[in-house]
Amino acid sequence: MARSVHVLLLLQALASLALPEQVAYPDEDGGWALDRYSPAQEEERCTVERVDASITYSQFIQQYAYSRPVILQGITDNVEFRSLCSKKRLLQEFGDRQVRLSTANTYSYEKVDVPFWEYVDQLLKPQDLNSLGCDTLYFFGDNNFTEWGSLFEKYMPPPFRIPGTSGAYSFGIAGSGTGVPFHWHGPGFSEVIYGRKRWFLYPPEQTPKFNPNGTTLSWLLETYPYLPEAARPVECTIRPGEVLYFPDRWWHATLNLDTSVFISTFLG
Ligand SMILES: O=C(O)CCC(=O)C(=O)O
Repeated sequence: MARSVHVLLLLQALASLALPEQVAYPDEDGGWALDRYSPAQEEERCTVERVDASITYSQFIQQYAYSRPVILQGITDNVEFRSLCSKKRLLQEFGDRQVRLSTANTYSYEKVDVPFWEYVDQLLKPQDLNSLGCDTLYFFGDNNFTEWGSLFEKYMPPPFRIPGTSGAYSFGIAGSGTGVPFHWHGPGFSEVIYGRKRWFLYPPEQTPKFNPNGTTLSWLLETYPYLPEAARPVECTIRPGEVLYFPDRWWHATLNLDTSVFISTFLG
């Protein structure tokens, strides 16, 4: 065989091993002014495994779906959805629509309806260190899929499902330092469109110590630093282009390190 044919075959073999290209998200804030909030930092050591888009469905099912969280990198391409989620575009399109806010605590959710522009203008702020979670209004879930349908139809969800489940979206926007304190439910995926979100997770058999009416931020500042090694959560911070998967009944709490736009796909 001619030498050039050998080279060609070698190049083809290498190309077939190459990883799928990761979607590059432009390093801009979509007008959300991703104000970093100094008391809320990234973890020193991410303890959630990160895998790239070459993961197969059967690897996902066998290695993670029923047993541990994982961060999937480059598994979705949400460049278009992201451009629709800029502050200007969302306000233009949905400014006068109502959004339903929930208090950011574990068990007793109060609900408040406000026009979306009012939420962005008046309520979308960094977490007040002195406020409780039950006094903090958080825009996440309770979405009106008819009014906001033109947006959600542009979201590309992660391609994996647990057998016997289908996906339901929850979309949100929240200020830096805000988040949801520990709770659990069925499995799901979480993706940030703008901003960074830090995740804290515990397996179902390891109930964390936390105040259900406190904020994740107060837990981070007051409880987390004193946890012995064995009581530390599994944790990591996700950024645009990454999707975190959490299995069924895993405890989790979130902390938005910046003003964040995010969407979860709950599997039920
Ligand atoms: O994204 C968040 O801040 C909340 C997500 C969450 O708690 C959930 O997906 O159950």
